[in-house]
Amino acid sequence: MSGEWQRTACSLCYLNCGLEVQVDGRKITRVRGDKAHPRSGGYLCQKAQRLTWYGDHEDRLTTPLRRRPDGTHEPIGWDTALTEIAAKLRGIRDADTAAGRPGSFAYVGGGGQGNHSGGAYGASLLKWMNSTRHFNALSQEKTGDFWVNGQLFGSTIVHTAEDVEHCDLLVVLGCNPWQAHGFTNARHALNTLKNDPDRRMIVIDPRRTETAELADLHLPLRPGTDAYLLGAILALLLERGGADERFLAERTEGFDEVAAVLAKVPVDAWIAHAEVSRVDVERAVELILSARAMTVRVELGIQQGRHSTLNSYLEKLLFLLTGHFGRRGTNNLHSWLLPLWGATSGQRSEITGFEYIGGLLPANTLAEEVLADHPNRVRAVWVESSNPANTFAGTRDVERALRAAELSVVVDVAYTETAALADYVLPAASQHEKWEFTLFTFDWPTNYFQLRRPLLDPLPGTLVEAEIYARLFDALGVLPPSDVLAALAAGPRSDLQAGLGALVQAMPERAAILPVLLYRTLGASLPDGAASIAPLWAGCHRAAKTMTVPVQRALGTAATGAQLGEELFERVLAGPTPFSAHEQDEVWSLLRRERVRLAVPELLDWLAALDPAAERPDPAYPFSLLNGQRRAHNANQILRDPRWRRTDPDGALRARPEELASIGAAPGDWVAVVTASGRVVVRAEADPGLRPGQLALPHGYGMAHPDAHGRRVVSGLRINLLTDPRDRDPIAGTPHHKDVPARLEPATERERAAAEADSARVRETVASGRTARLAGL
Ligand SMILES: Nc1nc2c(c(=O)[nH]1)N[C@H]1C(S)=C(S)[C@@H](COP(=O)(O)OP(=O)(O)OC[C@H]3O[C@@H](n4cnc5c(=O)[nH]c(N)nc54)[C@H](O)[C@@H]3O)O[C@H]1N2
Ligand SMILES: Nc1nc2c(c(=O)[nH]1)N[C@H]1C(S)=C(S)[C@@H](COP(=O)(O)OP(=O)(O)OC[C@H]3O[C@@H](n4cnc5c(=O)[nH]c(N)nc54)[C@H](O)[C@@H]3O)O[C@H]1N2
Ligand code: SF4
Ligand SMILES: [Mo]
Repeated sequence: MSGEWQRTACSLCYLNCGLEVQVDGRKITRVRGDKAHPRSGGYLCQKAQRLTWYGDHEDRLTTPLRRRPDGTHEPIGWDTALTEIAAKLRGIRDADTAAGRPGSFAYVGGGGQGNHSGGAYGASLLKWMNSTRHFNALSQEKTGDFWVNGQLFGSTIVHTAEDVEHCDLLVVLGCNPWQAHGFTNARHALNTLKNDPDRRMIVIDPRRTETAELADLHLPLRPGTDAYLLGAILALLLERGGADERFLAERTEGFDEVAAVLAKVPVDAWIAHAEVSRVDVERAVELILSARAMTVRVELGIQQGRHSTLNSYLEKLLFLLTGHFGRRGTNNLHSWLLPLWGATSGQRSEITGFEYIGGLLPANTLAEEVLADHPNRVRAVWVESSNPANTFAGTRDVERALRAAELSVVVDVAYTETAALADYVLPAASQHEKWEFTLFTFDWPTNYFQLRRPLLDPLPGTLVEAEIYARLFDALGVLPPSDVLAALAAGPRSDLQAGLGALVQAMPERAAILPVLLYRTLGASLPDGAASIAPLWAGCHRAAKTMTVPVQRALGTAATGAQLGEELFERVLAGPTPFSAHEQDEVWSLLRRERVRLAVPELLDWLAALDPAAERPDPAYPFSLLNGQRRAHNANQILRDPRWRRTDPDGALRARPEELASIGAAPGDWVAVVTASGRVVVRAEADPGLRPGQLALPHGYGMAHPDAHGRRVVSGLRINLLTDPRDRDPIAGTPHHKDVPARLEPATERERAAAEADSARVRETVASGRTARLAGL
């Protein structure tokens, strides 16, 4: 339908800006911001223009694949694939039951930056396999933050939001919103802030980032020292009367215990350890003391930095102790239509001892769970919407684990590095070919939801995830007969709950697959083939029940009970819509405790035990490698075709020019980056904005794609060849990717020649504007 603008959303980062696009055949030909979008109002970054490269390239999967003994893959039919996989799953499930051990099935992924419709179905399989072992991207970045939320606010589902738009002081801590976004209309919001004489910004980042360039104050701390710097800032704030006593008395408990630990912080020594100037720290404290409404924005710099979970705690103490919380312009909590992660129950892995946080085990421990010499080890690995062979720490361990598992299955749109290792690969319809939605709606006090219609028909040979799982459960003999499902689908919605209840009573294991039952009943009755989003119906009813008044306000209705749930569902089906509208003071209704519990013993002990002398860098690895930097032309592993990039096809290493010179290298040369885990060769580029001793490699590279001659070539680095999955946070198991000890060496002549040859193939492909379809896999 060329020439007609269709509404959708960008899926290249979790901001999911509203888009309008034109489509010609299977190509997205024009992209513009959706001015009517309730969140982004027309905003776009440069990446969205390249969106068509996500689903429209020669490396899409179009048939199920099965691994041959020699490691290559052969195409097979859907029925064969699902019948064989079902038999293997059944065998593993039965063996687990017979041995009386917990399910040995691992579910990896379950959603990406813009797609969550498959997650509920994958979770059904996990549950049916009697397992809880779920690993995904959140458990390598956010679980420390969730753990802290659980302690402070009473549940890991309670999650904080920032109000950048209305703050008068923005503290940007360990993130670079100019490149990575992370909050609505980031570049626009940062420029607005800079141009307003009454508003201020502090950036705490080792590098002079594009964001730091706009700041009133930049604290270029030494990588990995946030806990020290934040500890010192908090101590100074309390010393200067910065505690908001009224707020603390009204809304919190445990302040005295926190204050007692902070009073002992050796402020000067910790500031010296962070290597920032005392004058600058004083200035930061003054800015915070005089702020009317401060918002703290954080991300990977602290979450994937040293002391990750402690950092998340101190960051939250910064806004809680000073009372910059629960008001307009400060940090807040936000509502959910459906939570993206679960509540923590205290369960731990029997293999690594790590706690399940928000229902997730650390991504870093997947390989250990598979490779352990333990009766409860993982035997089946099921990957959906994730590429752990590139994105989890310790690539070689992940690869070994995938091959060691008795069964490995990948559900993806493309032939990823993980798919290349799997026993079976199942081709999914892309996000432009099915109904989709995102759950990254972290807004307050009004929160929005966007369901997206398909822009294209599914690529022939692919299936929507819901259908893949439904057919699998059919092959497993768990689905009821189709006439029974059809009768329920044809009946009134008010009978649905009782009808589903009867199906579960007839076969209790069906309790695990309620989303699949909804898909095949309610789903079949939805308009325009929207079947796969049926689980949202349950979410709408839950929201109507638990947030009645805010939902009524959002919809402008007086309906209650089931009627309100149905009205919300109809509105969600119709397009981007607010689903909850709170009054500011109602933020406290989202708390799962009477008061915020400030004193978290584990973290106060950790803070008290910090010791600069224990943190001397290893002389063999004197550099701190920011391993996974967000740049103009990376977008996780979503855009695999190298032609999407306008710049930097090699994914250059950035280093300070004098540090390149110290190994005899100049910008443009190939150099080697060496860590305790590996050695890679990469083209170097100069970045004088880096802190001395800091190197940076980009995230979102290392994907193989057919070149102009149909042979696979990898563009840029697989950066997790350099990371050690055991270099991780003691509580959450999150990796220290932003501070990997490394050294720089000249590349050998051989390394240089090999790298140059690959690079030439990538450049030729980009320049030719075409790639060839692979002859065989
Ligand atoms: N262009 C682009 N945007 C993206 C993505 C993408 O792939 N490409 N991915 C999206 C995803 S999944 C995520 S999670 C976000 C991540 O977004 P960000 O966290 O903002 O991005 P990063 O570049 O990984 O790292 C942030 C900053 O941490 C700093 N840093 C390094 N070490 C330290 C330290 O010890 N302390 C402090 N305070 N800072 C440190 C780095 O210098 C860097 O500027 O980006 C999202 N947006
Ligand atoms: N060293 C290092 N490692 C990192 C990071 C870092 O900074 N440094 N960052 C980490 C972070 S923050 C994140 S979020 C992760 C991201 O890593 P992953 O969780 O692996 O996710 P993505 O890179 O987004 O990959 C998404 C996959 O989903 C597939 N896909 C896209 N659409 C669909 C669909 O509709 N259905 C299905 N079934 N599949 C689909 C894509 O083809 C791709 O293979 O990487 C992490 N890894
Ligand atoms: S900020 Fe994120 S969601 Fe918005 S256009 Fe850029 S990549 Fe897409
Ligand atoms: Mo992420």
